Amino acid sequence: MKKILVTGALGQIGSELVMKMREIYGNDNVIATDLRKLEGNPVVMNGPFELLDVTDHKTMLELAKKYEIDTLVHLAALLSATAEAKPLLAWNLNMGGLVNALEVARELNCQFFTPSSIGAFGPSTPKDNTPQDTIQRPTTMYGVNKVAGELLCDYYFKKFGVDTRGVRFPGLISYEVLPGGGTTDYAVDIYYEALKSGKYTSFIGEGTKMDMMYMPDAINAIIKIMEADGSKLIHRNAFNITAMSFEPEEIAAEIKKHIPGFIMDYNVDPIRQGIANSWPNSIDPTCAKNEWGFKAEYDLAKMTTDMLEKLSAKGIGAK
Ligand code: NAD
Ligand code: AKB
Repeated sequence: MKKILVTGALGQIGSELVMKMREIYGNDNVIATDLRKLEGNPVVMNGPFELLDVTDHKTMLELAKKYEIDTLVHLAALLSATAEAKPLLAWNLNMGGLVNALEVARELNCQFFTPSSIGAFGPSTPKDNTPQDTIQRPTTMYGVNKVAGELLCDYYFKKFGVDTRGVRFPGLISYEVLPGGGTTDYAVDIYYEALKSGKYTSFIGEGTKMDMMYMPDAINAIIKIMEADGSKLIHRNAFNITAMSFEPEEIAAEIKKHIPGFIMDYNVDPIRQGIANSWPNSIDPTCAKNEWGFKAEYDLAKMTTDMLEKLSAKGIGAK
């Protein structure tokens, strides 16, 4: 990875990935792009930034040529809850954007990364310790997009030799940028509300286990899989990775250790609960560990300490 173009770079993942990649590869070598421009944002300020709608193949190709990129990291997509509310838009953006990005990678011989998700699994998938290779019959538009995306990336590798790589991310928890319309967002919101008001009403119900990961581990995973020796990869699109699996009462109990008066109640959102119910309780990341050395540093306790410290330092909850 010498010259990297990132789509959807102002989102929850992109905002942190671009900054980390610029630290490693040099500011001028990481070209951030997004549909919108946030003036004053560090991603826009400290390196190249271009407006790019990923459904516009022509502009994507022009930018890729202009900057002579050799790597494309494709992040722009609608997440699960938004995709369920706007299924046709999700299909057009999630699939149209992906095929445009893969075409650019094919035309310019770029290495390629795009994330899949635990959303690529469905109700008929084994729920516990979900294997790498298993039944994938998701019942959400997001899941349909993710499975089709995994297959399309493998197709571009086999048919055209594009070096495509991907991971199935669990819910990502972070303090820089709020998540953009997912089912696992409750596990971010809860920290903000714990600091602001000492209470949280969860839209995900008691006993609903889902895989999660702290953003620093997610960013490291992207860099590590992209730097991995391709000849050692048996799987490509996409690897199960996870750091922890918990239900709402477990994250609440962990927060209570820091904020003893913290209370949580429930007002379950049937749409997001339905999505969560169709996803695994916990997935098995063994193939990622064996094939490219995936390792997560943060468990629930370590992440909670860091989240509360970092959000407090940003003034969240300050009176
Ligand atoms: P996000 O919603 O936070 O950010 C998406 C970004 O894409 C936004 O900045 C938005 O402005 C931009 N965008 C929207 N439409 C666009 C378009 N037409 N052209 C260009 N940019 C456009 O998303 P994220 O959480 O950073 O997720 C990035 C990728 O990772 C997605 O593929 C998502 O499915 C996947 N993923 C995320 C998580 C998570 O928990 N965040 C988990 C699993 C997989
Ligand atoms: C979502 O909830 O949509 C995302 C994901 C797990 O893909 N966080």
